[in-house]
Amino acid sequence: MDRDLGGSIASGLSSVMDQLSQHLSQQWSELQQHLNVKDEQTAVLVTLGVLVFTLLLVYLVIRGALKGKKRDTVLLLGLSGAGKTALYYQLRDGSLHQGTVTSMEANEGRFVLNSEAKEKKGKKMKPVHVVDVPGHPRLKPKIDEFLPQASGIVYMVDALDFMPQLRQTAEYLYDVLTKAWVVKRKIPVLLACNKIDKVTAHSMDFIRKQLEKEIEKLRTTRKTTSDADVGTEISIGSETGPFQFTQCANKISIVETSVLQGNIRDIEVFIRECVPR
Ligand SMILES: Nc1nc2c(ncn2[C@@H]2O[C@H](COP(=O)(O)OP(=O)(O)OP(=O)(O)O)[C@@H](O)[C@H]2O)c(=O)[nH]1
Ligand SMILES: [Mg+2]
Repeated sequence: MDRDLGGSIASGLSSVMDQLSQHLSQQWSELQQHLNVKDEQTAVLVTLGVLVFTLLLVYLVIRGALKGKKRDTVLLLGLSGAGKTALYYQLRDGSLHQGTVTSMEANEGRFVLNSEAKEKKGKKMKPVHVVDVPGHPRLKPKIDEFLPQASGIVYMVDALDFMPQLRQTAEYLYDVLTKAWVVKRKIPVLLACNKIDKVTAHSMDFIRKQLEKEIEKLRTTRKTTSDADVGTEISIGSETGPFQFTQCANKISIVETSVLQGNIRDIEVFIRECVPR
């Protein structure tokens, strides 16, 4: 989509420049004839003025077109087994996706959220492009493919099996939060602590504190060990104190969900904040 836009802007720009040069040479002769300008310097100045004005106009039009480009994608990220695919189907159909199969391909679709389709029968709603990126390490590069279109990220955390996976969960989250695109574009991230239907699931406060502690450790180890990645990684947090999510440039919120029980209201609200109706 970006490449198409870039191509059409480039071809549009070159045709604008062609027309502009024709237009300027025409103006040049007209200036000499009609205004009978003898002073070449004045004529050059007037022509330059017209050129600068037109270039400014072209720049403003292109900038406006790029700014107006809507990003309607929400990415579902998180470790394998956190419940992304289950969430995807809940959002789309309101149905429970049965099975414990690890996804090996991204699920992607552009749809009106099921709950809204039911609520607002007859009203036209804006569809959301939802992409479920599997947690399998081989598929993580897919994130970079979809990130430029993203207006929000839902990071699913397995609140039930949280402690054994703490390090991995924090590492993946750290990779996401330090991506230059996420930091610079201030892409909002929702941490969804899923599976709270189980009594042994951890609370979101506990999960937040553990993740902050683990990310603090990563901040120090990554600085000394991964110089090669520095180009794409942007440091997060404050230099003066331990890491807290509130120190990030982008908004990071945290909620508790149970996809299994259809308790995903907070995720739907977040998605609608990222992609307004
Ligand atoms: N108890 C409980 N189980 C859930 C919940 N959400 C999902 N599950 C179960 O967790 C398992 C993994 O869910 P998936 O949606 O396949 O996980 P995933 O994040 O897509 O995993 P990958 O595709 O491997 O990245 C499935 O057996 C789901 O039924 C929930 O809210 N509560
Ligand atoms: Mg899956």
